[in-house]
Parts: sequence; structure tokens; C-alpha cells
Amino acid sequence: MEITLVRGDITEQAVDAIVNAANSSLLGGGGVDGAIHRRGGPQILEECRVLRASRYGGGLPTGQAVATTAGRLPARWVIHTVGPVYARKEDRSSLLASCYTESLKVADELGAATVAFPAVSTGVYGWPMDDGARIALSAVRGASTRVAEARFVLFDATAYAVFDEALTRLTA
Ligand code: AR6
Repeated sequence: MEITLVRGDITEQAVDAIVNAANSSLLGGGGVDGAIHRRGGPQILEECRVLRASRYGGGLPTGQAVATTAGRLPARWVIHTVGPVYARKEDRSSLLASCYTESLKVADELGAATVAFPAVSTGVYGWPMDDGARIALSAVRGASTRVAEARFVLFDATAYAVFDEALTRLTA
């Protein structure tokens, strides 16, 4: 699998699936989640509501992932995952790694060959970017998947530089 890094907005990625850094309610929020629902339109939220009513009445657990279609976005699917909150003691790095490996499992089920990820948990949920990048890249690199490209979409120059350095270290 090829791991690529781009600086940009995940809602503009023409890939098979983009990953959303959601919360367990699946009913939207700020950051990446807000941008995806805003640009993707009401169809995504409608499907999230159905998922809540059918499978996730108690919310989508941290570290798990589930897909909807992508509404008006250029991608075909949105894979929603819930990252751990950095400050909470019960939340562990393995849960952040799980966001990536579970998203790749869902991508395999969908038959998605190209998947774009944001830096899950590194915004509102407070995870330090360098640690978040290391966990993300190791999880994706170690995953057994048929996904051909995992693209990390970093919102700003600092995040891009941190991921670039972490990727260099991982592949050195
Ligand atoms: N494209 C790519 N990356 C982005 C974009 C974008 N359009 N917008 C923000 N980022 P966050 P979290 C970066 O807060 O920490 C929501 O309210 C951002 O700079 O979106 O997992 C949810 O509903 C940061 O590096 O997600 C949850 O309640 C990274 O994406 C909560 O926030 C993740 O930031 C989840 O928090």
C-alpha cells in the first residue's frame, strides 16, 4: 500500500472514501465533521440518523468505524470514526490506532481502493500532532488491507511537516 501526504481540505478529495473524525453521536459537530456535513449536504446526516436508530442507539464506540454514502462530495463514501479524547485517562493510543485499522476494514468491505484520512483526534479532541501522526502512520502501515492508497490530508503547513517527518522516520 502506498501512503501519501497532501496539504489540503479532505472534503475536496476525489477518492473512493474519506474518513470523518466524528463523535459518537454521529450527528455532526465542528472541524472535519462540520466541513463534511456542510459540503456533503443533508444525505449524509440522514444516513447517520438511520445508523443511530438501527445499529448505534448508544452511539458509535470510540475506535470503531461505519460508512455512509458521501452526498455531494467528490468521494463515494464517508467512513465515520470516533477518535479518543486525549485528556481522558480511559482513552488509549490503541483506540486511536483502531480508528485507522477499523476504517481500513470498512474500506475493504466497500471495495474502496483509495482512502483519505484526516489527522483524527488532533483538533477538538486535543491529541498532540506528532504523537497522532506516529500512531496514524504506524497503524496504516501495519494494516492488512486491499486499500491501494492511504492519503493523509493535512489541513495546515505545520501538520503536513509533522506527518512528513514522522513518515520519514517510519520508513528510514
Ligand atoms: N480537512 C482536513 N483536515 C481538517 C479539516 C478539513 N476540512 N478541518 C479540520 N481539519 P477535528 P477531532 C483538521 O477537530 O480532534 C468535531 O466537532 C484539524 O486541523 O476535526 O477528532 C467532531 O464532531 C485537525 O488537525 O477532529 C467531534 O466532536 C484534524 O483535522 C470532534 O470534533 C482533526 O480535528 C472530533 O475531534
